[in-house]
Amino acid sequence: MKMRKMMKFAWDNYKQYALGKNELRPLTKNGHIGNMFGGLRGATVVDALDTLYIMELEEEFQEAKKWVEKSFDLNVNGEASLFEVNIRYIGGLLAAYYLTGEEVFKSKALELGEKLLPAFNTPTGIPRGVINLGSGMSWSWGWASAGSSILAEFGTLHLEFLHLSELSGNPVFAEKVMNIRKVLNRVEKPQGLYPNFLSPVTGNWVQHHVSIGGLGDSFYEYLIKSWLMSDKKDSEAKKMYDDALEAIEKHLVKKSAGGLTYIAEWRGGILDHKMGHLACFSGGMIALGAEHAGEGRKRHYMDLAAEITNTCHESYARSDTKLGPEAFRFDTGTEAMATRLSERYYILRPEVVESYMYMWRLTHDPKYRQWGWEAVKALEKHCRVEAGFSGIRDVYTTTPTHDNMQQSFFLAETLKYLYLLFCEDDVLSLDDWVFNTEAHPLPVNHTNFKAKASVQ
Ligand code: DMJ
Repeated sequence: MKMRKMMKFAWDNYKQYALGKNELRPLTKNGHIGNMFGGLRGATVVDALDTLYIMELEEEFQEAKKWVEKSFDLNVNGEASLFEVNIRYIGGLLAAYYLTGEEVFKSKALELGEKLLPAFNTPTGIPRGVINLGSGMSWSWGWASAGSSILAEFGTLHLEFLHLSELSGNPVFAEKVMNIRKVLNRVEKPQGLYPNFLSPVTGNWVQHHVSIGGLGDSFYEYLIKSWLMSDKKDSEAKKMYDDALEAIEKHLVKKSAGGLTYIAEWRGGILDHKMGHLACFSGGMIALGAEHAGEGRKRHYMDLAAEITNTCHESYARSDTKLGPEAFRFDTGTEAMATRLSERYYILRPEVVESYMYMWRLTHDPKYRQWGWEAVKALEKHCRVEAGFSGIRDVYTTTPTHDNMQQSFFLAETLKYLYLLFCEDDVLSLDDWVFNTEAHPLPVNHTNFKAKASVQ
């Protein structure tokens, strides 16, 4: 299959030029370390493990596993994003463990999980965004207003932390995330909405900016997925999801003059008619939740999911490269296109094809496979370079310049979702697996989580 070849190409080039660094720089043919992982290395290795395994790239999976066994050093001392380490490293290791049953992945996940715990030592138990993995010191991002923590960061730990408790027998991980939920349940929500910035000291909102895209996104995703991963027993998460989605629909969902449905951002009651590429995961999420919506609501939410996915597809279709911009707007006569130079780039993000995959699995409408194939062709044409895949700086020109980055999420998510879009439904069935926000599959707790759950 085409996506398998793309994965092999992306992996082989990473291995040749950047193994042990975090990501490949495909134009300069070297590695990138970045500043999100606190001295941890091999982000692409850990992010790629399960995709290699699922695609049956056996030799490449063994290369990746060997690196984890021999070279993945957790005794590092640097500033890491709690969120990024959790979704990429913990999520990647857990998925690799559940798929293969190999102990090394489990022990690394648990060891790394322990290192994240000091971030929760705050007056409310809401973790801070940055942690030094050596000293355990933690603090808030300099750019986050008034020392606040970010909703999409502290709200995107639940799935992985429940598995860490399950596998270690140590309840501390589950306690930490259940406490986050308690704080969120207690705090008053303006119009039922969850703002993006919360103080870890007072437990109050710091700013009233609401977004289903960046800064908010995966918090909502983890509510519905917590319920699904609990085998539909965690009714508190389901209720929080249902209530949040109702408020989002009431206040943020709009239809453009040209008939495109989109989700705007909300700044203290004022709407910004902009949708980020990141927000495009919501088509898939709403479809996933629609399956279990109350009486008469299933159709409604499936329609909403299809409309949003269509809008995101339009953001691709209206560009010259057939890849979508980082953000697109619905104002001053514009529909589903970027209006600012700074928003025209595409960095190999997965969210649009992620929604195609869910929509395909839940409707079997062939247009989602067609749209996925359009994306494959565009990636091959505009993002493939001699030594890997690269993001592009402007989706509105057919001779785009490349950004020289092969993001690890391209291997973890974009290629995996595209591959699954063309697989049978029983490959990582949505009945048995939930995907974390980095597309790492975690098993549904039908009885108890078992390692080496079958991929079928
Ligand atoms: C990924 O790391 C995850 O999907 C995250 O939820 C959002 N950003 C990137 C991909 O765009």
